[in-house]
Amino acid sequence: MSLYLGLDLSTQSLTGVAIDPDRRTIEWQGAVSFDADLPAHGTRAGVLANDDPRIVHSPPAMWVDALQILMERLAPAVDVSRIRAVAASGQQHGSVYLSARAPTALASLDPAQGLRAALGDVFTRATSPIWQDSSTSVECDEIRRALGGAEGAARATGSDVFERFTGPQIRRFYRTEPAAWERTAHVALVSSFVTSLLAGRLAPIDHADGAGMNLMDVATRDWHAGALRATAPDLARRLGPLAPSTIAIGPIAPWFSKRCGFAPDTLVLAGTGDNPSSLVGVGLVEPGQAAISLGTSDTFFACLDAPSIDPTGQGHLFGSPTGDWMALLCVRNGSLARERVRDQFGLDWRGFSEAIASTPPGNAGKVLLPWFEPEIAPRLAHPRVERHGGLSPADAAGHCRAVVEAQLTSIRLHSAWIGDRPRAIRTTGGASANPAILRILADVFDCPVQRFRSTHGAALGAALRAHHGHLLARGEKPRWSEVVAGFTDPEPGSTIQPDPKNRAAYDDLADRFRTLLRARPGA
Ligand code: XUL
Repeated sequence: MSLYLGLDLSTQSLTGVAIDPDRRTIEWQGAVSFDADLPAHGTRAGVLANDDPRIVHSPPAMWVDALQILMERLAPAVDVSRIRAVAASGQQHGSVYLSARAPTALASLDPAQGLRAALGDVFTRATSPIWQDSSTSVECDEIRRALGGAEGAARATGSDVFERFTGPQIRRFYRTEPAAWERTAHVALVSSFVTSLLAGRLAPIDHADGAGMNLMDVATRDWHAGALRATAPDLARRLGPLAPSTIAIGPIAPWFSKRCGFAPDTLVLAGTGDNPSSLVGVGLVEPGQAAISLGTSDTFFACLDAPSIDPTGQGHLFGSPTGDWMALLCVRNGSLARERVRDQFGLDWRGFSEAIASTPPGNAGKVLLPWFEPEIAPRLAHPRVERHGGLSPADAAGHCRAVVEAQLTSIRLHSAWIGDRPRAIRTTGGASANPAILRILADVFDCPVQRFRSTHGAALGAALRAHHGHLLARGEKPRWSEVVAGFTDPEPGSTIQPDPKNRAAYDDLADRFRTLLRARPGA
């Protein structure tokens, strides 16, 4: 029986999921925690401390070590020789800078050595800026200006220019460390870097993750000449070609077959970003479906059959690994804000849910603006917390309902550009276990909400992509809906239907929220 392996290199850990598509089972899942398993790299929550809070980097050498440890944990647990294909996903936007030696080093990884020693020093930058970095405002302004403003940038590259996106990060490196930039022959994304290690050769950046760089032309899926020019000299050569997410890169590097027992012909597929991978991992493989992940930050995403951009410049257009498109809204004040309110009133999650249940939908007009930290969507450079409609500072229950209603109403308003209201919303992430929150979600969006049981959506999505890619490489024409079936179905009995009685209350709240957002902060 064949197995398929998916990897997800996220901010804090590297996760692996091995699936058996014949039995529709997850055969193994495991993770390497960067802080706990690799303390020598000195990260906290996967990132390096910096005096400037805007600078957030991680060491790429740590990711190499993590890959070796994950394989060492996989090998005794699973019959690795049954794995037919591997695919990786990675946190989006982060970049890895490699010297001209990298292709030879990758092609000759010595199985007698550990992976990092075998690779040798191929990094021209010891640390990689990741998606939490916000140090590139100057570079963003310059690139945005060159692309004709926020809307021009979004039309060209799928998003307004964002601090964490790869283009501004590359520009900052080129400007602040010109000598190291000169030594840089290749720039990889986190996903293409892990894939390069697996395949023992430089892997291309795929269209889905490539769309998160402010460098790819979303009309042609090729590099955008104006964006390249505005970012750094001689960049096209360093980025290499873009490729569809479904292409096979080649067989797994001998380092993995000789040391870990993979069959030498195990196929390695192109890597992709964690959000595009999650799209597959929660089963959103057809347009018209949407999902919300309620985690540290909340993301709302949908599968689109044609590119569409947010004219307000707050949402993103990424590619989908299916070859379609993906719309994404990233809300930084997600569980962060919910926990803030919960803790402020000394509640646990149960108390928080009971407090919500004791208040009416619409909260009798009480509203909270819940941005305790600067926000991505809506784009707010400074925190904005305000009480309106008679919400008193001591009203615990009113606050619990208000924070959730505000977050979900804001997502409803800021996702309007994505198209028609979704027919159903799938939920994942920690807070999706909370029925009080899901009830509000169903009513705010006036559509059914389904709970989905995935704990590792991105790694599962990668495993499903590995299966799909292997079938393609064998000349078959796999249908995505069949590949994901049985792995990504909603939990039986988990659907929450909207209550039509609450429709008017939430339409009113959306109107009030729109007005408050237009008003000056604090006015
Ligand atoms: C999306 C984003 C994050 C990262 C980290 O734009 O910045 O979701 O992909 O997971």
